[in-house]
Amino acid sequence: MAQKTTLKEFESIFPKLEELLLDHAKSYNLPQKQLDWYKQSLEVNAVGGKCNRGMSVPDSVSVLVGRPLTEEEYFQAATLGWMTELLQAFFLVSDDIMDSSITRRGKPCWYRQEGVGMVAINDAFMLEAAIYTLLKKLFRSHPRYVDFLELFHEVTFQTEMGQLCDLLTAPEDVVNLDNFSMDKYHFIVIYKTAYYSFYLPVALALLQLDIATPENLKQAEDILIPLGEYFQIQDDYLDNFGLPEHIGKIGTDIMDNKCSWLVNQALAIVTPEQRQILEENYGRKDKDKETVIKKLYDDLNLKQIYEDYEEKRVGEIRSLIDKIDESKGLKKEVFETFLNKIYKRSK
Ligand code: GPP
Ligand code: MG
Ligand code: MG
Ligand code: MG
Repeated sequence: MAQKTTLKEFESIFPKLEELLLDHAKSYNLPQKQLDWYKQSLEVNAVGGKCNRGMSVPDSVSVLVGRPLTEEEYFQAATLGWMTELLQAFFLVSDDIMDSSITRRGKPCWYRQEGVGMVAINDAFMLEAAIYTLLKKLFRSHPRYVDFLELFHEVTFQTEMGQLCDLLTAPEDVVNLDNFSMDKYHFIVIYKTAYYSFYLPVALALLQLDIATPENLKQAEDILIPLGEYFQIQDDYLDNFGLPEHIGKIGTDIMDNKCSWLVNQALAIVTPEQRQILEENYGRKDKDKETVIKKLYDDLNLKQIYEDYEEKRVGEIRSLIDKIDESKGLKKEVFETFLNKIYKRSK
């Protein structure tokens, strides 16, 4: 029987990894002040989230071997999980600057914290570099070392392509609703979210066990990408309908002119008068205009449309999971666990 990791257990691995990262910086005689800064950036940005992505590495490894992990196996899997969290930290620190966000995990975004500002850009780079420091220190002799490296590089590039599309589809103060479409939406979210959040942890688990093959990686991708798309649709829904005290952040999609799932749904059903309201109020850095859009979303019943969509989409994902051929080394439970963690989430 597989065993699920707890946040406490997963977090207990972090200090050891932090020590390795600080040792690495010390080996270059990085001065104390900068060492303290790096430590602070690691602790604020990599720790303190839900760690769903990170914890899904040990969870998936345990399901794949069908038993609780040994201490050594758990350490490896949790380390790969923490690398996923470091990648996420690198993305979030940068994304919050690009999206002009205010809060993250219930606190001011890192770039808005006392004395940080644009140093946050360099901190983001250092969070990314930490992945490769740990990989080298701990996986240099793993038979799939090169695959780990290539996977992190590829998934990073995929996410950056998604972010590029997200940003270029949302120019500041140039609102053109004709720019949005569900096709563009699909591309943006698959690349900016699904690969790093869903495909990466499972691919890492398969590599750790050295059972990854082109076939089972493709099989995993075929389910994890739709699952990741569903996850980002939830994120877009929560950006407007979620409670900041639940989601730990204040929504910015309307003011940021984002090609969000909600605006695409709205565009599909608006009357010409309502479209006019969208034209005049969407994507402006103006709280009152944002309120007008929020009211329009309520009038259009987008909450109900989302809830119906969620049921339909989850049904489709469940049937994809049902069809998995377990003879290739994968197990349905890997995906069921993922789906159960996010179904009807409110944070
Ligand atoms: C989530 O988008 C996507 C990311 C955090 C990937 C960022 C990628 C980079 C290459 C920096 P989002 O802006 O909707 O997330 P949130 O709502 O959490 O700000
Ligand atoms: Mg953002
Ligand atoms: Mg963003
Ligand atoms: Mg969002």
